[in-house]
Amino acid sequence: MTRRALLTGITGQDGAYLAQLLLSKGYEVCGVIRRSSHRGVEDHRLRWLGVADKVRLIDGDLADLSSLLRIVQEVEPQEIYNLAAQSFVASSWRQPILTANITAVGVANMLEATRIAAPQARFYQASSSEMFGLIQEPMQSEKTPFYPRSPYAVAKLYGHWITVNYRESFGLHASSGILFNHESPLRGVEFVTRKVSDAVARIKLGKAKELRLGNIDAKRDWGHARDYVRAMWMMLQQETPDDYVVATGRTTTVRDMCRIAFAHAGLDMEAHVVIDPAFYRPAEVDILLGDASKARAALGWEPQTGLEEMIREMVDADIERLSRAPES
Ligand code: NDP
Ligand code: GDR
Repeated sequence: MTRRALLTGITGQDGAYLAQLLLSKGYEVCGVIRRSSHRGVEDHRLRWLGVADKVRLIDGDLADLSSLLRIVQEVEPQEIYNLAAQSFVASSWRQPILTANITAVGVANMLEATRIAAPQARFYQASSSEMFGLIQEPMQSEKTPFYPRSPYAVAKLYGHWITVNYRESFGLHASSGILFNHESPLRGVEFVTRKVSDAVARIKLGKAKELRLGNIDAKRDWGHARDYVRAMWMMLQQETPDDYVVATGRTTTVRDMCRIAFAHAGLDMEAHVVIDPAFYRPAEVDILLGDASKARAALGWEPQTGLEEMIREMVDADIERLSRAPES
């Protein structure tokens, strides 16, 4: 029997890679898509991966429980991946209520739709290393206490605990992946790795001179989105639902990540990077470093792409894109 998966956030970075992975495993893939006045561009990531015409997209919104109920009833999925969110930390200070409505309450909406319309389905919640925030332990594992430092992280914490609560209250097969930063050529251009790879490509092609950044001393544990969506799928193949940290176990400053990108294009970072206080955050997460030993032992998960290789892939993809479509 063909397995059916329902993804929220299918038009985002992880949604696109997860759709590709599930299709390669023979799944029927359905995705929730928001109504937009400029139809035709929102599935660009699915098109980039060559899977746009292989998935079924259904109109809905995480803020609208009635649409989610209708979709879950119609699709009858065996697996549900809740990836949709207002996912940009910096925006969450400017839009805290929207962030709470989507990134927090949206999870409860999705869990309710699942509990009512597909209680046997396995459920994945996209939790985040941002929940650790103000760091309490040098390496963060499933046992590390949380201390969120942004409206985004506070909302994610609600999403995380409501998922645990639905598992414990209603017996849902609901798992939460506490994923550390993961990137790719499909990363939104507002996030720092892609902002850097895009700027490096523009500078290389003579279309820009400088790159304005905020706190380049911040440290992140960066992996590749392709590896991380595999961990999501692995979690839902377990008999028992659980929570897992997914990370590489290596932390790097924004400065050093940047240096890798400029060096790959044969450019001198110091000549182009300008520090701009506009990109500093009201409260910062200074360092993240994940301990994924549980995922390694229980799921057999291992990251396959290192930071250098990933950043090089992102810079090459941006150079290629900008050379092909000069105005984009
Ligand atoms: P993206 O920002 O690339 O994608 C977010 C997705 O959510 C998009 O498809 C977007 O749709 C959708 N969305 C936003 N608001 C709504 C809404 N109201 N109703 C329905 N859909 C909506 O995020 P990523 O792919 O990077 O991340 C996936 C998930 O994992 C997110 O929940 C994120 O917070 C979380 N996460 C990400 C990490 C990372 O490093 N990438 C690490 C840890 C957690 P549209 O295209 O219409 O905007
Ligand atoms: P993050 O990712 O906030 O960790 O959240 P982001 O790439 O935005 O920031 C990483 C670090 O870089 C510093 N930084 C800058 N960031 C951006 N975006 N732009 C800049 O110009 C800049 N200069 C310095 C930031 O201050 C920060 O310390 C991501 C998202 O995908 C979340 O959804 C996810 O939950 C977490 O990763 C894990």
